[in-house]
Amino acid sequence: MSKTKIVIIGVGAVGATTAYTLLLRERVDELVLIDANKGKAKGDAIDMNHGLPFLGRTKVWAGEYEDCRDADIIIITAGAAQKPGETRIDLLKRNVAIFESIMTEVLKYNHDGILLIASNPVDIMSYFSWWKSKWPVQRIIGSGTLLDSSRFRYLIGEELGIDPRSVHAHIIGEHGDSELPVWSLANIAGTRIPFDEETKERIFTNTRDAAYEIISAKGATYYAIALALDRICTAILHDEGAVLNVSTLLQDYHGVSNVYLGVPCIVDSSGVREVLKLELSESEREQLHRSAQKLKELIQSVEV
Ligand code: 6V0
Repeated sequence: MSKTKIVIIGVGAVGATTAYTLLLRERVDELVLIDANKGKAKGDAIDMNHGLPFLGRTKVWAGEYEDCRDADIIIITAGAAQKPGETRIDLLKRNVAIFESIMTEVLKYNHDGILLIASNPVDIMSYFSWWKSKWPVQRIIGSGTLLDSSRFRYLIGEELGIDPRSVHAHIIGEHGDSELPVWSLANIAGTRIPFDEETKERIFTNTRDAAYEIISAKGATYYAIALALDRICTAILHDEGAVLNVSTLLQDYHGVSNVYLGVPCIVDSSGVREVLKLELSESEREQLHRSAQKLKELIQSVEV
């Protein structure tokens, strides 16, 4: 059997936690860490290797872009932090420049892997990566609203005292302020979720603003996103056909086209095998259009 390999580019809070999650779950044979800060990648690799006697078979090392050559999945979690006084658009432009250099290197060595993007704004970065790579769209996946949907399911489950794994509910659209909850289809074993409007509003607001709350409490969010990325990798590596709310290029999705957004997708070894069209209510459709419009304006602002 051929070896499985994942490369993580950007070994900060999210990248390192994702690496550790993949290691604990023994997802792959080989795990490569790449960061502009080579000392950080090297230190993390040594630290993780010292835990291998307690684990299994994964080989971990701090690598170079050549290591992308035979990678099954390349996860990009590199990013610049916002400088004081910097606008979101300026930050976006800096992140696009970082991605430009990363993608140039990756594309020299890998032609048939799957790119999994987590850096923010994730829908724009995924769109840029697809545009830059010219790879089939199914092989460039953004983490999208998988984390947001997980937060949403957790909060609904907490409110009802029900295991979040038994809650079926979706956040779609932008991973960010214009995302929307699909209350019209949210259910538990096919039964409607019995919330009044006030409870719905509170749960959605807490979902949407969760990252702000965590960042103001401890500076960054990384555990849940690491588990979400592990989930996507597992669906790919095990050819699962799992339905996950990842970001992909939409074409005539309720009239939305040419923009990456988070929606339920069937994920298997080919990447995004199929996009599932939810039966949205009229107001959900309008919100999705607003989310798409916002992202299109952002894409234009960086002249992609
Ligand atoms: P961090 O801890 O600052 O790590 C970023 C890492 O990227 C650092 O180690 C940098 O050295 C590295 N880096 C910067 N430029 C390059 C480059 N050119 N090549 C290689 N490495 C580089 O940030 P953190 O890990 O907290 O967040 C990373 C990104 O993930 C940010 O864009 C976050 O906004 C985003 N997140 C996305 C989430 C999602 O749901 N998609 C969730 C949480 C964070």
